Amino acid sequence: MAKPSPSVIEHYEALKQQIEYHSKCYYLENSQEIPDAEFDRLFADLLQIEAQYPALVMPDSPSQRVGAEPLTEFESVTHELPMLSLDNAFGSEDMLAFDKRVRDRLKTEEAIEYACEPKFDGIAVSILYRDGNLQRAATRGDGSTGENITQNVRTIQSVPLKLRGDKIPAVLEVRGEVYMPHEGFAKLNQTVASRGDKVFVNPRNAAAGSLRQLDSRITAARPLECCVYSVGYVEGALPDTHLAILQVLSDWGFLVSDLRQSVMAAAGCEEYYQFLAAQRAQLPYDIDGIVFKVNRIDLQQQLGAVSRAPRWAIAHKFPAQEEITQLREVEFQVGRTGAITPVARLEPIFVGGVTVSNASLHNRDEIERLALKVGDFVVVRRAGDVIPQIVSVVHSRRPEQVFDIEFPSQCPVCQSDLVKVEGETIIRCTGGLVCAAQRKQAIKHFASRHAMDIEGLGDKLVEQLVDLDCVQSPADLYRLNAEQISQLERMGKKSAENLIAALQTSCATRLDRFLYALGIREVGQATAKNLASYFGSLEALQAASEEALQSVPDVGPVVAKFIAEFFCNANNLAVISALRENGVHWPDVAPATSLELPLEGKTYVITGTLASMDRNTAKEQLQALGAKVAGSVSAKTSALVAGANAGSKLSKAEDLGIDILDEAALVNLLKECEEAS
Ligand code: 5U1
Repeated sequence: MAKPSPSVIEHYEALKQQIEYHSKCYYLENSQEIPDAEFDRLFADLLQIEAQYPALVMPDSPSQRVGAEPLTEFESVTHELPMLSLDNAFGSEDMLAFDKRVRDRLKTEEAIEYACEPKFDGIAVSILYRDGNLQRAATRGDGSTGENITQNVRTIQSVPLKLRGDKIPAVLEVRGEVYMPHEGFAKLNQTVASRGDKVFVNPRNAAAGSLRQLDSRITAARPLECCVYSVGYVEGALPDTHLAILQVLSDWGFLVSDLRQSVMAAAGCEEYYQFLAAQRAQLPYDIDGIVFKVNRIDLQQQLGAVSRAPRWAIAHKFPAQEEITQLREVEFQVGRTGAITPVARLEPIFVGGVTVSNASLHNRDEIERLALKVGDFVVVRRAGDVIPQIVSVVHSRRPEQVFDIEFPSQCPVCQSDLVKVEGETIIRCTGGLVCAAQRKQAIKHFASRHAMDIEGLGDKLVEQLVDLDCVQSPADLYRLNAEQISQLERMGKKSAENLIAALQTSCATRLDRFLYALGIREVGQATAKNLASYFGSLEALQAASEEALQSVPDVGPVVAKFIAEFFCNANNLAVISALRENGVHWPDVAPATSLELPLEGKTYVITGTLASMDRNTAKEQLQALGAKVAGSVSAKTSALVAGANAGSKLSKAEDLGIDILDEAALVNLLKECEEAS
């Protein structure tokens, strides 16, 4: 066996130290500094060196011990059976190798049946029941010893305090994951931010922080869930497959994943992986992979475990949604309404399946919250199709030379003054259409499909028209001629003529489209429609007081103020006049004296995964039609919208005899209401 060189030993010792440090942060201090993917890489490097030089492995290696020692605030609990962790697979090849290892050890050529479940991104817990009564709950800690968090776990609604049903073992220790669903996480962060406190970086941190409260009344107010996935110590009989065990756990009152499934062989695992990977972004909670377990318990026992993890299970991790990269510089962009947004320019990094080189920093408060400096190493997160975010700074990696981020005092595009409106976090440019950046965005919005729908007027063309000073406001679009347009890049005579024709066509519009096209703050399509129906004409709308505006469904004091301010601005009035002079017109309609929205008085609850839209879009569309959208099912619920894999809300709605709409029925309802209004 080769002897490790001094440089290998040095690298190995450094890896050990880093892993120790980050395990302590993760398991004991709930202050994860690096993404899981980075930690997994460090661990994989360590295992690789140990495989090559077994003589290096000492009892203090992180591979011989999982996690770190418990803190002292909570009482220590020794687990009756160690809480193992899972080996990771990072691709189909690793999965094929796992399946082969399983069959080789079992000396069989036959296809193995695997149980598959999502791997929740939360905090592992052990919960002990005696004679069906919850007796003790503990964190995983280092796998052998955890912390007693019984009072906190008792506050989680999905953890039964008493088990119900048949054949409950005299002693039963279940294991599962405590996590915070997205909806609850967003609400919690809103509350925390409104108190001026530091928001939680992600749902996992929020769950960890909530579980580790010494005052369980705080935990009780946190939206935690607990999904169980296995049994530890047991005195009594259990079924002989993993999935049958999960079924009895469900029967006894535990929350178990309704995405669990049986598959055959590595091919079945791959299919399930693809199925869940496609749903991941729409799930109402974070998962970071899939756990595959040999389903038969007798085979699990034959396979046994190595020091750290069982041989009968593996976690196939999803591509990392978080990675580390360096912040090169910060630029300031100006939006349609003048909002100044700092944008991070990053060293390109592959994360969440794409290469990311920019991330929004939102506003000055966000930069302060992150304590970010140019040159810092940062954790970048890209989940689903969500815009990449900087989650945190890796302070332990801060280079010697970093630079403060200077927020501009003047608009970086037009040099107009910037203002911060009281009560808002956003800083705005006061330039309006004088600012080329705002002009570009305003014209793009004006021309867009749901606004004036000017075919052929794409973003690149708008940018050229503004940069060459051909248009000062949307009204100037209607003064363009074919010759001017044909001079622009990638525009021939024919396409110029087509654009002129499209501009002509767009002149005949509807009042609601015109209102939406004006880009009044907070006036989206639905509000524009309601304003147009209520007032019937632009003149009536312009003459309306803030109070009168609030008679329109969907318009509260804030939106009413934005509308009134818009029509008080002389520049805006001049643009409207110029548009009308240049031929933009619409038919006035009879004003609706009272505007009853089709779903007024109805309350909907949305659950499960929708394929044609995300849940937020469904919520907004229902709300625009006058409905309320609630978070939980009650006797007051008019109907439950149930997408794929709907869980407990569906059962509750069925129990209460509440109408259930599947996705097709929802789409139909939205269409019918749209046509009727
Ligand atoms: N779904 C699931 N997550 N998870 C995590 N199953 C599962 N099993 C685990 C862990 C640590 O460990 C088994 C060895 C019981």
